[in-house]
Amino acid sequence: MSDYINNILAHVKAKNPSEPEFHQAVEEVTNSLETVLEKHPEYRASKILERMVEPERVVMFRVPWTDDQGEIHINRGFRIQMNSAIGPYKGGLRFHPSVTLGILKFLAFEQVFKNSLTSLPMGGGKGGSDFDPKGKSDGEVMKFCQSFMTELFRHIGPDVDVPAGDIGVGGREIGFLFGQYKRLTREFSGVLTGKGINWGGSLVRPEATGYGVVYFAEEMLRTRNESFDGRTVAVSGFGNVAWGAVEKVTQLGGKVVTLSGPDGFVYDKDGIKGEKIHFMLEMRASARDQVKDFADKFKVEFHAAKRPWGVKADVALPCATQNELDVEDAKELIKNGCKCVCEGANMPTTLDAVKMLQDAGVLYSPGKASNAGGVATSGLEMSQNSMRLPWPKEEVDQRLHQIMKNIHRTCLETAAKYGTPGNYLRGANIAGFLKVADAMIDQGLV
Ligand code: NDP
Ligand code: 2IT
Repeated sequence: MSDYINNILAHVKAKNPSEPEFHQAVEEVTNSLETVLEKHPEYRASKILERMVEPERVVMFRVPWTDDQGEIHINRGFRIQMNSAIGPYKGGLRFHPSVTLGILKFLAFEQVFKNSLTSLPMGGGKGGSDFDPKGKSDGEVMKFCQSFMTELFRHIGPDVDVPAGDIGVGGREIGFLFGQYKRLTREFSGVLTGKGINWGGSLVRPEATGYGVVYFAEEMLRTRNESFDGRTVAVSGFGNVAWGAVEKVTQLGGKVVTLSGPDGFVYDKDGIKGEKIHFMLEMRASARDQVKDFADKFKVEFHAAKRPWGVKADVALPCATQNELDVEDAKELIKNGCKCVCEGANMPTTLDAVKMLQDAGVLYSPGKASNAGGVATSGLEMSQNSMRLPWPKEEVDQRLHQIMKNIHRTCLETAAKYGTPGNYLRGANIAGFLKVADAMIDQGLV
């Protein structure tokens, strides 16, 4: 069987050269599936895995726009429609200079399993552009978003493909994108999620990913009779996910002592709370893209060009980006007695580091399980849009909380059923896979 899996991986690498993140995501999932494929020969006979690693469709397009000085720029836009077996394609848009086809394929692949775990009817997709929002004016961002949507609109729709935010795409960008979609189609619909609250958005969507991460981590800690109360927490990133996570940890009595950015990390021994949490939003909106601003404002330590994982913390929540926690970082965390690493970002921990954490008995959860609260709440936004009826905050938050508890339970039950109790990664991959695989079989050769 491992020959079969190795062959698939070799094939993916040969067919998709220079897409290392996509290879990594496929390797991580396929490594979990050996027992399932042995127990269920029908998946192999139907070539389910071979189909899953090939996107149903990839759209790649030119995005021309002019800056405030009138100079013309050309960026590249993408939408990966990975798998629609259990619902319309669903997943975020990322605007960051590091965006490539391979990065978006890794994210779209992860999204398929994540969306399956939410228990809501959503397929997997991802898109974005190599556009760099750093230092751009509102007007420039608007012109870029309008040009991006002028091509994307023909490939999406409320029952076809529903994009949302990711790195570099927040409420402002979703607004510009939605406005242009509406103009082009003359349709006011739930084609995007993360919308403003006055025009079809859902309460709690901005906080949902970070809240969900912390709800999930709370369940993990509970398995060891622990909680956030009085615990020290290291967070990376300072964007949307980090913000929601810091707020929820603080509400639960934990103390967040770090944030990070591309320039380094800040260490705040008193804990990030109150006004400091609000300042995270200002930092993000400033388009300066540096966390040093936080250290300057609140007179706390700033460590240039370093990651926060050397700090003593009971819980680590990586919330910035892929591959931001490697073996050296894992060693530091273990040495300092970290009990739980719960991923907010997508694939922030390298494969070797995951193994090291698991071997050391650290509770570890992959992003596709623990950060699923964002897309789950996007799913709740879609439900509200379909009903044309907004839910109160408490209702959305309660549903989000319940979904995160259910995903946690599903991961543990599935891991135990397939012989690796306590292994959240295995549990998430297997449970996410089974639902999509069965739907693909039901729908014939598609
Ligand atoms: P934001 O744009 O709000 O924040 C992203 C943060 O990560 C910023 O601090 C950013 O700084 C940093 N970052 C991004 N790329 C890099 C890089 N290459 N090197 C160092 N730092 C980097 O994005 P989100 O908070 O929305 O997303 C954070 C993570 O969470 C991503 O992995 C995303 O895929 C994931 N996620 C997001 C969800 C959502 O609903 N928004 C849902 C589930 C997962 P900078 O931009 O300057 O590099
Ligand atoms: O990675 C993710 O799950 C997201 N960026 C959120 C996707 C969504 O459709 O809400």
